[in-house]
Amino acid sequence: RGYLQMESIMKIQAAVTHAQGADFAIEEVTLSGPKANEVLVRIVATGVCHTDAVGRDLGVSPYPIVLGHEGSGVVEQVGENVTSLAPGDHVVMSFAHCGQCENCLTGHPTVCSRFNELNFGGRMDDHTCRLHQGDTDVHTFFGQSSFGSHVVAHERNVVKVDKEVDLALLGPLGCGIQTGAGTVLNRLKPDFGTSIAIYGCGAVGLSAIMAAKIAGCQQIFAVDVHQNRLDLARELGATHAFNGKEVDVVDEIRKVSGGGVHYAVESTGVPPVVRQSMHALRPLGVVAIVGVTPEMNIDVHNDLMAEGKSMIGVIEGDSVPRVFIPKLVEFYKAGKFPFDKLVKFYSFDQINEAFEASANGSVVKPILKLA
Ligand code: CXF
Repeated sequence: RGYLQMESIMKIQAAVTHAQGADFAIEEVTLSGPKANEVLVRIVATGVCHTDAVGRDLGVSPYPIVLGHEGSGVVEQVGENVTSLAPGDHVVMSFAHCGQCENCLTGHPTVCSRFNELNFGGRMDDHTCRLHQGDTDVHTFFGQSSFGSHVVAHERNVVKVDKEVDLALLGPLGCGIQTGAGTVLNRLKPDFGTSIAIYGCGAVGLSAIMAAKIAGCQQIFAVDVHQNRLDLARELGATHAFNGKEVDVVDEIRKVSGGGVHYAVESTGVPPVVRQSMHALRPLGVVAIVGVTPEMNIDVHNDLMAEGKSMIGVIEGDSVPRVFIPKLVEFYKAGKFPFDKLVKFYSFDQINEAFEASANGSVVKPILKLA
């Protein structure tokens, strides 16, 4: 608008990842205040997702970095031009997207043309860093960096939520839970009375199971190798649960479903399981791939073409977060989407322990409480 704005800088506490594979260190970091179309959010809690461990260990984003991409909190300040949010709003943060490319404009921001840059590139969409330690840039993750007491995020990826619901619970709706639920409800859209198989009963798979129940799937097959997760899957709506270490999953599913399922969600990323997910489909069946999977061979003719099957990739449940997350909150309030059963709370200083619990499978969805 042609005038200079004084930039406010605040000191915050954040869990910094200084180098590839390093433990999280909670330290003081400076955070620059919100620019136009951005908001300052005080973080109340943040989910721990496998992608944060990837960010820590695999060098996909530049270091040093503050990871975290399932933040929930309260808006404290809004930048110029922000009209959709106000101080005091309860919010959940989701993935960053440009809002301007064809996919964003047609309601598919999960495949934004700048998705990788904005979520993994370490900078905001104006290419600057908001976090610093002295003269050193500290990089941003998913346009939020929720492993800290405060964040600055673009209003586009900040979703206002109902104040009646415990805000500390809601962060994972911004990623893992919307990924599983959205894959079923936004992308597969199963017909009432159909069958679906869910491979992998972590946060994504279990959310897909709850969504399949909401959609009216008649048979919901849960597949995992841990009995505790299969038990939880049954509790959340799976009609059958198979332990891949104990039975031939493809045989069992084909037998019970009368020739294979209509749909599948593959969240393990394990090539032999991906193959099973195709083999246990009935002709014309569709499998959605949501697990990061290494290169593998598939028999395109026999496994796909000959039986009219499809394999589709889905990111973040093909969700428009500002539309989809409030719907999930409503279903939670109505007792139809009990994702709180996946959660265990930790204090912020237990961050390394929470990651360990996620990695060894003992906790489905750790949430760190900051306030
Ligand atoms: C990710 C999953 C891997 C691809 C990019 C989006 N979602 C959240 O962790």
